[in-house]
Order: sequence, then structure tokens, then C-alpha cells
Amino acid sequence: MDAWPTCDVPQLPGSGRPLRLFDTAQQALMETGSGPARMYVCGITPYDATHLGHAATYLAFDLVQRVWRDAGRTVHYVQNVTDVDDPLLERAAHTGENWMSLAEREIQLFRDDMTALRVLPPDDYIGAVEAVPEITEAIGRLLDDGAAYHVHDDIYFSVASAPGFGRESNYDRDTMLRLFAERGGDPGQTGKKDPLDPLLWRAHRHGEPFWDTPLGRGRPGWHIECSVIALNRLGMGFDVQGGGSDLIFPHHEHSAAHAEVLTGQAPFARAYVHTGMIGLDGEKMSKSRGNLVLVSKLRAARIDPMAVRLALLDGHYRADREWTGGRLPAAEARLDRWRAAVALDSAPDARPMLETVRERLADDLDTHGAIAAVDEWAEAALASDGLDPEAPTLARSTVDALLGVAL
Ligand code: 5CA
Ligand code: ZN
Repeated sequence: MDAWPTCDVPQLPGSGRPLRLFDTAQQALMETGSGPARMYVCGITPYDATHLGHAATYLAFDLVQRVWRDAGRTVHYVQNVTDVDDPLLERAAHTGENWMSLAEREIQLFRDDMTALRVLPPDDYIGAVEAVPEITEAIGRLLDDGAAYHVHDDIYFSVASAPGFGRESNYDRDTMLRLFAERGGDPGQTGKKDPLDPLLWRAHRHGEPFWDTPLGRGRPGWHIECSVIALNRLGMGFDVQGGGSDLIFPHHEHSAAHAEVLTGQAPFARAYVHTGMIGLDGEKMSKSRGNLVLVSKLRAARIDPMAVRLALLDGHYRADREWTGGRLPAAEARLDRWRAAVALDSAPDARPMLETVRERLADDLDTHGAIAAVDEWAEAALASDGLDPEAPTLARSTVDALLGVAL
């Protein structure tokens, strides 16, 4: 399906640095390599509008792409849309809306939100629905290899067939069982070989959408969707598999296990990178809890999307953090200062600021440090008589290219 329009990324003088990111599997910071970069980030389940938690997650991976590009790397970025799954169907059934029109509307709203926030689009934006043929082909191979089995007409993946199972999350079995039950799994389902075995294919149930496929009538499970969409476009061993920390288990563990069994190779991704959860009133912001601050509502209230972007970037991507009422006014004030500084005819040399921003972002996306460097330059600019006529333009380009904030 179509993603959303891209925006220009100014070319900066010199070259950016290699990016280090925290890998969940190794529980350590690691270099993200060199040469052409490949990234898969899990997309939305389009049953409700984009909230600030989603936005924060996609902004983090937007910076990954920006830092890679600044270091001269080309980036192949793939994102999915879970446009058929239980939460979407449940919401549609609840409101009486057709599930496809609900998905279509929310996907369009997401595109508009991402565009407003200046998030660079993926090169491949793929819905589960359009990927059904490639998903069924992969499930067929897992069945042939004995890594998948039927429970009545449903098909499950056998975690016992995946030697690497558990290496992504590092969780113990009790934690896995708890999270599997909480996050869409069915540990209590009878007839499975292991309670942790995930659903690959759900046979048709009355009233549910289905596809006629070589596997029979039904629809795909969740983890195999991301596994196959990523594998068929990026291959094995791609640089970053991304998403929020709520995807560490079971989603990313199972996606990796599927791909590793399908190919006989490992790893699926070289780094599994996870963002912290944005909370409101002490709880994770989530569609199911309903405690949402929606990007589209802020846009409708004429809040500058660049202030929303800055407000979300002013915390570390891996930290769980609260959205509070004070964050937006602080970001708006900062934006005003930065805009006043880049509007000057001349200002102090901006090259040291560019290098600090590069250095801070390359260090596991220290956005707080990068923003502090711009603050320092802007304060000096507003306080001085100006020395360098090139500095305001370079500062503007730095903030645009690396932080994605248009001044
Ligand atoms: N479609 C699946 C992934 S394949 C899914 O998790 N969709 S989602 O709409 O529920 O979430 C989309 C992305 O936003 C995921 O990476 C998820 O981890 C992230 N996310 C959800 N809630 C929050 C939150 N409160 N804070 C930060 N990120 C969040
Ligand atoms: Zn996913």
C-alpha cells in the first residue's frame, strides 16, 4: 500500500558518525554496522487513531534513519500494517463498522499524522492483507518441515523447532507464559505441543474475514506476518528490528523464531531495538485503556507538530516516560527560541553544535543531549552580535536533517 509523502533531508557538511544502539537480545550497546542499512519497524494495528506513544516510537526510528543517512548509508526501511487481526475485528464488531473501512480510515489518519510530524516514510509499506499469499506460502513450508502442526483446522508453530527461541527477549519461561497470555497469545489452548506455541493460521470462524488459500479458509496469525514481510524484503541479518518494548515478547521473539526456522539461518535481525512506553496518569497510553492523547487532536487544536515532535524527543527513547501537560508549552518556547536564532543574519559558528548533535545522537540516540547542544547555540546566538553569516543556515539544516524539526 502507499506510505506517506517524504520530506527533504538537507545534506550536511562533513560526515556523520556510526550509530550505536542498545540491542535487547545482547543487552548491550552495539555498532549498527556500515554500508547499506536495512530496518524493519512494526507498524500500527489500525483500529484507533495515532496516539503520542505510537508517535514517540516512530520518531525514534525516524532518527535512526536520519543518523544512518548522515553517515552516508542508504537505508531500506520496511514497515507493516496489521490490517486484519483480533483487536481490529473486535472494534469493528463493537461499533458495527465494516472492518476494512475502519482500517482504511485509521491508516489514512496515521499517514497524515506521520506527514505532519515529518517522519520519513518506509520504502515498503505492506499490509497483512496484501501479504496473505506470501504468508500462506511460508506457513506451508513450516508445515512441510515439521515446524508447524494442526490443531483442528488452525495451524500452530512449534517453538521446540526453533533452537534460538528465547534469545531475543532473554525472558525465563514463567515471564514468557505471563506475557504470552497478556499480549494476544493462547497458552491455555488445548491440543498444542507447548503452551507457548503461537498461532500461525486461524481457520475460518463464522462472521470473520477469510481467504481461500492452499492452507484452507482462514486468516494469518500476527507474528508470522512481520516475519514474512521483513524476510521477503530485507532478507536475514538485517540491521534493526524495531518497535515498542511491549513487542519484545511474544511478538519479536516469535517473528525471529519463524524466520530462523524458515531459512535455517540466524539471526533474523542483528539488533532488536525497543522504545519505552509513553504513559498518561501512571498507565501505559493504549487504545485498549483509552487514556490517549491523539496526534490528530493536537493537530486539530492547531498545535505546531514541530512542538509535538520536540516534546517527544526531549526524553530518551528507551525510557518509559509520562506525557504531562507542561511538555508542550516547554517545547513551544524552545521552538520559538530556535526559530528566532536561525532568523538572525549572523550568529556564532554552528559547526561545533553540528558535531555535538552528531556525537550525541550516534550514542544510542541521546536526543536530550542533542537538544541541549542546539539550546546552547541558540542562546549564544540570541545573546551575541553574530560573527558567522553562514551559521543560521547551518543550524537550521542541522536541526532539520538530524532532529527532523523544520524551523
Ligand atoms: N501492529 C502491531 C505491531 S506488528 C502493533 O503493535 N500495533 S500497535 O498499533 O499496537 O502499536 C504500534 C507501535 O506503537 C508498536 O511498536 C508499539 O510497541 C508502539 N506503542 C504502542 N503503545 C505505545 C506507548 N504507549 N508508548 C510507546 N510506544 C507504543
Ligand atoms: Zn510486528
